Amino acid sequence: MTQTASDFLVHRLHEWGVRRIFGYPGDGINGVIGALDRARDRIAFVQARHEEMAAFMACAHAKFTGEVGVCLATSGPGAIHLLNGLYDAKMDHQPVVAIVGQQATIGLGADFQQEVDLVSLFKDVAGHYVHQASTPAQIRHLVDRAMRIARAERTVTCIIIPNDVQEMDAVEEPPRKHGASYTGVGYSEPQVIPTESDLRRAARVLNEGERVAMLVGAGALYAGEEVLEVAELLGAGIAKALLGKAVVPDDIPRVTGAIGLLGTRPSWDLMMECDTLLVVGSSFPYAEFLPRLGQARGVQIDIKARNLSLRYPMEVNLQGYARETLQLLIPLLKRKKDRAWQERIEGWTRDWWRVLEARAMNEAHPINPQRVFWELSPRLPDRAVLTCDSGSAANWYARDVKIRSGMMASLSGNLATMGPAVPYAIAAKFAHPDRPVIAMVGDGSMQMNGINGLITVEKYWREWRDPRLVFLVLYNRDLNQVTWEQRAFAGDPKFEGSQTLPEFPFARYAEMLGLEGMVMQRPDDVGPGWDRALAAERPVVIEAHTDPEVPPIPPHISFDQAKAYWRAFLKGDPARWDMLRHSVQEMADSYVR
Ligand SMILES: Cc1ncc(C[n+]2csc(CCOP(=O)(O)OP(=O)(O)O)c2C)c(N)n1
Ligand SMILES: [Mg+2]
Repeated sequence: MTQTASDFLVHRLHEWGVRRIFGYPGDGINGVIGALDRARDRIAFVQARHEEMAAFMACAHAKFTGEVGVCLATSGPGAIHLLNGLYDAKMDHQPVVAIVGQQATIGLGADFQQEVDLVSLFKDVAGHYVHQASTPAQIRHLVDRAMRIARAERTVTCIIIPNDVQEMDAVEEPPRKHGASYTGVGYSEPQVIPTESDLRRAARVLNEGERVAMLVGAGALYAGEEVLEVAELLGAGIAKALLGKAVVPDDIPRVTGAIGLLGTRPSWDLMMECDTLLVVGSSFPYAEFLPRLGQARGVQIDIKARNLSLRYPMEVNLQGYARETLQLLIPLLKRKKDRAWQERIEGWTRDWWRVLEARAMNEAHPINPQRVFWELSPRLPDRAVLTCDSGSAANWYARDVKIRSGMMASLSGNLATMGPAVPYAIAAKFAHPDRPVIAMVGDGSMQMNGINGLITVEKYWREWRDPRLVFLVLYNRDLNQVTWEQRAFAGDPKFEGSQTLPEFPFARYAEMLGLEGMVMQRPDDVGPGWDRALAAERPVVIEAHTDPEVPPIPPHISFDQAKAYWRAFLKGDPARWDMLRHSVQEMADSYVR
């Protein structure tokens, strides 16, 4: 049988190592869908419920494997649906290739049904490489270039194929004539390291510092051991950006945990009191959480030059991979004899964990959300993969969940979109079917797309060797994170019309799908509930009835924010008495130390 251009596309993707494609069909992409059916023993097609979910899954596949994630959608509406997930990948620097269909070439330019100018549509999100095929001879170089550029530039690329081109005979080798290109398969990562003189300059700054703070992000994910070794030599504390949660475990006394609005008090103290800052693989955006200008000398390591000296002017900027660069730096560092700074950091951190425990155990109506996360930590199975959504869950995930070595964790860091936790968890299960996966999601995000993702879970979970997959839903009937932002930043009371969510029986819905549903209604349900969910024989949805009036207080509250908060209070926030009670209690807990 003659191969079509689509068969060749699929074959070429397979040669690049692609083994799974997340997508949704439509007549604009049927040629490729047919080819995927013919190649089903070589590449698996995962059917999402919505193209955005397919793009989130491709992004998560990249995050949890380091490979290129591939998603597929039809022309027009399908292509448009991909966008949010693709931006998530682009902004978190993940390699993702989007393959999208287009109307037949004969109709293009005729305002045909579902004809959208896809090159323009994807020009921003896939700006590094987006091209539309007009003849089968292009397929070879379109695939080779989209894959290589996505991987090398850690970004999103896009191939658009009109449906008539998809069905034409394959041209595996372009004709030998002027204008043709003959591309090849394969990419291997180079070793990128700074020059020796820059490494020496960096070591001098770090050796001269007396109070060194480290900030690590996603770029340091494969350099955990080196980060710890540097911190040990320098007596430094380690704060983590959200995407860097899994870089180092939280049970190490010098790890101060998350930084930023969702961060911890010891990370704040570390940054405010250091005299030297070493940033590794992070472009953490909130500069007000970094040292004040002039306070600290800085060294930064990043693979992308565009991230260097981005939020803080560094004395030494090192372009290179975190692991290799730190390995070269380590022999140049002198072990600090004076450990007073390290002891201060460890003291702050020890006190902070006590504050968090006290906050988690505060009474709330009916359940304090912090307690749900606090009680998860000691129960986390080895090698667990954690995903989290945007919402109040991200606060408790960042602060209360004690990650250990060997685990993975991610969320939408830079786009901070709602909706990724469920599709990320599904992609994690496909990539690592032997690992337990836990997704932490708000009820708003579940209503937005998560409940649809559960249908996908029901479709596929029997394929996964280890059935443990838990969706924790914070059922607070509120778009809580934003409700608090309205109070703290805008000084507005909660607007019930925009913030309150309709009821939805998440646990019963899970049961209806054939999954396990569980309701946590009282504080005493939390511990036993986790035990049961983590031992279940099928995926579990936990509907945790949590109190929306527990404030996700930033590690320091500025005077302006406090003023705005009390203005909301005085303007008659419908929940003001609960807010007052919890705030007083939380502040009291801060003085436990
Ligand atoms: C797609 C998208 N829409 C809106 C927002 C703004 N936003 C951020 S968090 C949030 C509330 C999330 O509510 P929910 O999922 O119920 O979590 P909660 O904060 O209540 O725990 C909203 C609306 C966003 N980040 N992404
Ligand atoms: Mg909510």
